[in-house]
Amino acid sequence: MSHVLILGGDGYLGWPTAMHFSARGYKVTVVDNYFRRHICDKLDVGMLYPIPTLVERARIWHKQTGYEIQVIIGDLIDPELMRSLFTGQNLNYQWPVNAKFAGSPETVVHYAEQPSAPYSLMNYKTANFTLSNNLLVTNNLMFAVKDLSPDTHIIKLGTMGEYGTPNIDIEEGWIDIKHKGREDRFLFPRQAGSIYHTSKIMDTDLMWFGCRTWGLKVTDLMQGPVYGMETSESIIDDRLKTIFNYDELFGTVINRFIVQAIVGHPLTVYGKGEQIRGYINIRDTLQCVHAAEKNPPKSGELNIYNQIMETFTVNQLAALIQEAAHNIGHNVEIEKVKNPRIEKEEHYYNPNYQGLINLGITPHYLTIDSVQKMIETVFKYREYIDTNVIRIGIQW
Ligand code: USQ
Repeated sequence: MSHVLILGGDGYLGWPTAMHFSARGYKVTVVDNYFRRHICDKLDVGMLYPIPTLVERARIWHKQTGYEIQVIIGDLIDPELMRSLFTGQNLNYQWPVNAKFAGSPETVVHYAEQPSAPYSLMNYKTANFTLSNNLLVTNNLMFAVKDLSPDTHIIKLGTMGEYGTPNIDIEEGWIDIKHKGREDRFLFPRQAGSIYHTSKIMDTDLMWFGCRTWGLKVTDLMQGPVYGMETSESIIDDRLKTIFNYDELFGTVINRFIVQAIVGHPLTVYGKGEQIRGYINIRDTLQCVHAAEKNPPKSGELNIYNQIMETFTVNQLAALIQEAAHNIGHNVEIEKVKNPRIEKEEHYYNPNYQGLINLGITPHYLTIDSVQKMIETVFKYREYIDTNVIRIGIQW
């Protein structure tokens, strides 16, 4: 089976992705610098429940399934570490003691980025960190693949937020433009709403440069906000659950609303609540990344997919979660709070997201029933919930 290298393997998506591929017989190596854990500790925006270290999780996974996920702790801003991952030399594995395979990954899944829009706009230092971390890691990856492993397929997590909310339909990555009697195909116009989202635009530009110039093979997955916690692998052992944030910095809106419903905090709808985004269940993220892995682009091609399964306004999300919570005995209020973000609160939004469906994804939709299940799952950890982190006052 082929070797999948996961950069950012300790994160909300990284660890579930590692288990997903490992459970299907792939050789899996994960790398992480624990940025998310450290910054949550430093800023005191704790996660919903304690999470074992990456090494502990890999050990539990091995004990429960017999599969090995190789673990390296390190910072991918260091180009030499990035390059070692492709040569297989000078690597320091935290687990297992004797690594069975090294280097030459057929696929690399790149999640190793600072993922929060609010964090990126806390101040000039967090903006600098976001830009330098995200762009340098992506650039290190691009050069390592070009120099050492040009056949490796790079799957990079992008974001729907790169497109912003334009007043025309959003295509899957590309647009054909006729201008003064001539035609060409370009990346779909991008206009992000945060420094984080802007760093993702720059990532895409770097990768497209690498494809055009050196024939790299890249898939860019333009993902919307993800929700959920459980995957087919996490339910094997409670300690294998992914990290779950509900704070203002790292929590995405649906996960936040679920936690708010449980503790009786009014659902924090920002502004008019008519902001529309495309949403995706964490189980579908895994299906999509796997489908991308099975359908690599040709040399020189940048494949772009819009990775969402349905669209909602924030008001629709709040109403759905309120109704689901009410059905199982939680009284939930909805509060329109002053929008801490600069974003359009009423706008046109019509993205095309057929590409991944055409590759065979079976979507999990957000329904009253699925929200109730999430509430029941999160309810088990209610004593850990810290209501102070629901609103901490970041704005831009
Ligand atoms: N929102 C509220 N109330 C809240 C939190 C958010 O109304 O308590 C609103 C926001 O104003 C926004 C929408 O919900 O209009 C989505 O916000 P979010 O925090 O769930 O998502 P966002 O900041 O855009 O970022 C998240 C992930 C990021 C990913 C992105 C996909 O943190 O890594 O790239 O979703 S997308 O939104 O499509 O750009």
